[in-house]
Amino acid sequence: QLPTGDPVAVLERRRQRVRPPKLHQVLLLNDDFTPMEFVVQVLQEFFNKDREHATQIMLKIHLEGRGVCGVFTRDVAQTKVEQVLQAAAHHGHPLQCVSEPIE
Ligand code: TYC
Repeated sequence: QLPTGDPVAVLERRRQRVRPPKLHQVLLLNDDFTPMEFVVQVLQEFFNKDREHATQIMLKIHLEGRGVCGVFTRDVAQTKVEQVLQAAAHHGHPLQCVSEPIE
């Protein structure tokens, strides 16, 4: 059973119904107290980076103040932020983690 009506209008209605989800980036912020090794471990554990890439990202954050750890749908990004903040608090580190929509 084919849809009836103007095919362009049919596609336009479909586009309005189903859109790819907005993406959110998760960032770590630099501070003067969190040990470098802890940040590397966070990047490996929660963002699935290998040790070498995790070290590169950590150093970029250390030098530039902030850095992207990953890009996710909104709910996954928020869960990553909560996991990082909980791990940091558990270890007594002031590490800050935020998420923001891309664009
Ligand atoms: N600046 C910290 C130090 O010198 C290391 C660090 C890197 C902290 C990245 C937080 O998101 C961060 N020990």
